[in-house]
Amino acid sequence: CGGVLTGLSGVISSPGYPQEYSNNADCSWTIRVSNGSVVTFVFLDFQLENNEGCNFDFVSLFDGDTLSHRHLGKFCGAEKPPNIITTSNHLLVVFKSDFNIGGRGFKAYYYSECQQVLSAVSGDFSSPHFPGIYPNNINCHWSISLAGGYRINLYFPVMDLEDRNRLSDQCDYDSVAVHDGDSQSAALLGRWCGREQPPFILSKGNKLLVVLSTDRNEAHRGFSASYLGVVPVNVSCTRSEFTILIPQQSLPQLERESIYLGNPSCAAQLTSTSYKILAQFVNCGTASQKHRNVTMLVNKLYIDFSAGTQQNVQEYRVQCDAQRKVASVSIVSAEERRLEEQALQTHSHSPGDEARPEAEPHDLSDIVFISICVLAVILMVIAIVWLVLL
Ligand SMILES: [Ca+2]
Ligand SMILES: [Ca+2]
Repeated sequence: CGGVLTGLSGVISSPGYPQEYSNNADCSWTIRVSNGSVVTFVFLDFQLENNEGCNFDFVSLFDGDTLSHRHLGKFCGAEKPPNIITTSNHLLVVFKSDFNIGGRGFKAYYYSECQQVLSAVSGDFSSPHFPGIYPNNINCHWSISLAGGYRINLYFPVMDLEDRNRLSDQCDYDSVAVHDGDSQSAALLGRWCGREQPPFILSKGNKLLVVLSTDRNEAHRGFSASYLGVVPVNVSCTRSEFTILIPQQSLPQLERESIYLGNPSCAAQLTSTSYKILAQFVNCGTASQKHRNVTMLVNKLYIDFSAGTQQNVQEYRVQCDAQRKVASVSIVSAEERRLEEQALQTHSHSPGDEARPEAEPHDLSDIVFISICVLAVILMVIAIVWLVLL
């Protein structure tokens, strides 16, 4: 039993768990995560022989990789111990039992604050302690890994790191790097520092790796990031309708009603391999827009991933050049949607709002217009007075 664990996260348990552990067990696990990050250790289940002082059977934890490091606690009995967080990047877990009387044992997992695998279809993450100051000397990995066929759209709403090295003009001190795959040997899509705003990033495949590296001094707020999994959507069109196909294995958990074009009455049908929408332009609210004498037919495809109370609806812009019968599709990013919603909010005066809207400052153009009116009136009065006096 025991061993060295270096993964992003992991599970350990007493020998034979959930069967009774053996007598005279002596196990040690050393958990090591990347420099500068810490280990969080969480007990899921715990039942050991009980005695005061825990001298017979026990689990003992140390803030380092040897028994001489700071002791974090010694536990026995049936009460689940609290979560343990180290201050170093090592945790030593020791489990011992004596010659008789056992129990179910324990099961626990660990993770590192700054090494994360993200597999949800969309999500957010940020540098450690964000929006507080990030730690020095860290090397954090966020690995986004989605089902085959997906691509990943990544955006950084906030980026605030130590500036470039002025001599080399490189991000030598602190940086965020994005790789187009699951390791640092995959193509580098960019490396940013300071307050540089990275562009929207779209991966080639279904994996992206984000790496934050910081040096030994000067730290800032760090970054926040949002990503969206881009579903493989195939769109084609004729002069009168769209055909949309999505491989079924890309969306295994969805009802066909969760996928629709324009409005829920244009929901997908389920064929043997795909979700399919065959939508006449006239039936599904497709709008026509003119771009440089080319008529484009435009609509939005909705894919509703919402589960329970978690709202998550993706939007895709689908377009058709009906004359050439060429269609295209692109995801509407979280940032674009936020801007759209903002625009909607400023244009609509929602009467249902309970909070009374604060007095809005006048638009600058209003002030200019009123000033011109006032000036015109004054000039007119002067002119009239002058005419009268003459
Ligand atoms: Ca015992
Ligand atoms: Ca730094």
